[in-house]
Amino acid sequence: MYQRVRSLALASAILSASTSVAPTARAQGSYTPTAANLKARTWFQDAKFGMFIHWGVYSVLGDGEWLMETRPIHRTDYSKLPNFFNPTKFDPGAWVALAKSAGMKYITITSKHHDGFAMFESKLSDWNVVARTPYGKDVIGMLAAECHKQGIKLFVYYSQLDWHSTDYFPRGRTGHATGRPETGNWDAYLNFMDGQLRELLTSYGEIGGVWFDGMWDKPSADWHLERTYGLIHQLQPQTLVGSNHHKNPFPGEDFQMFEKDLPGQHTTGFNADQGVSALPLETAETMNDSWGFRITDDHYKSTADLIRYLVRAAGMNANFLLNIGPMPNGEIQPEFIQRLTELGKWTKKYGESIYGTRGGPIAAGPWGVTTQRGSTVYVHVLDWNGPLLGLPAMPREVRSAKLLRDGSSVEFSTVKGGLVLNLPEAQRDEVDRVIVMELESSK
Ligand code: FHN
Repeated sequence: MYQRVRSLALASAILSASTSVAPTARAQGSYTPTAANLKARTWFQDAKFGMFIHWGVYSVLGDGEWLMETRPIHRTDYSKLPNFFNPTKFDPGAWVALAKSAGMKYITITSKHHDGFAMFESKLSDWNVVARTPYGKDVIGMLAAECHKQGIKLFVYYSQLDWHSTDYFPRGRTGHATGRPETGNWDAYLNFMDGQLRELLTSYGEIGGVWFDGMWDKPSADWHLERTYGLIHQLQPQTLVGSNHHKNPFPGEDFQMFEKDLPGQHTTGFNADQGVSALPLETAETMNDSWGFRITDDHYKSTADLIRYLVRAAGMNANFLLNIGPMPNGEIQPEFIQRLTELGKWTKKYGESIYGTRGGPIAAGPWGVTTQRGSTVYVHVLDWNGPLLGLPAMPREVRSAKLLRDGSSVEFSTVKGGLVLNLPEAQRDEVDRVIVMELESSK
């Protein structure tokens, strides 16, 4: 029941935003991405697979990242929580190595979630991991150093919504029960937010991207996006800006994200107000049902489900950002490690059909998807029982078809309007029968 209440609170706060008027948030109307930014966008689209990390002092209570709102917890009570955050087993090197071993090419970690608690040493507020916890170390700084050392990009999630700041006023749809006075200073809050973003973009080396969240709390507010996005691009032009506002991208944003849905699909209600733009795309999903650590959440997706999600995302020209919610002691729970290890076995064997590809020439279907690199098309047969699979015509003549797993030839015949594949038998536990088709060169 509690899980349901929480989910309803979360969903209602967001969904009600999606029925509001378009935000007045002005963005960078005249934004022209630099060459470095465009190069970063291409890198991002090639990367395909990232690790999302939701980690904060809320993990101490083991009940997700929304409990300040859903319990609710008064901000003075909540301020006791950092005293119990002492992740002595936090091993950033192991976390980065785990992400890499799964085939993930970037990590997006919560630098500040809705509770306003900074997981980095901010000079603008002592409401941060260095000043207020017995651990006393700059978690973002530690992870950034390991990412740079191990050659994986670091993106920072930053919540514009803040349940702790007394300047975050007028309130939006949430944060009414955390004991703040009915006063505040919106401009001061936005300046504070820009100040912390400046800290993040000047203290930790190259930042691959900023993953904003929480605009849905005040969809009609003036978020001064043009100023904030301009600051980010002025400090690090290659940093990719994205925002989980569940609307079509604003100027100044460099990629579009979808939450718990593939681009263009609307199974969760989160993305009802957004189409699919021409920007690089990313979809984010949890491994169980929770973003932040929830001790009772054992509703894990299977590794096969997660592989299918990665493949379907790639087939729809999108990246897959797969989430973990580490425990308060700094460990990652074994169920997540197991799935990431198994995902790594799959990406090592079939990664060429994902990395560096773009969505394929054949529309996705219940049977599967296609991905493409140059004149090579990968047909991902995800859910098909019969021996014969009929597909619409490829854009050019098919010269050959081989099974990726062992290089064996796959029979196919060209028929009016398409082609028919004579599928090899699926192996036990084979999630994705990948058929590599070489097309006539387009030159
Ligand atoms: O409210 C947040 C939630 O806690 C989590 O961070 C997700 C991740 O996509 N974003 C918001 C819900 O849309």
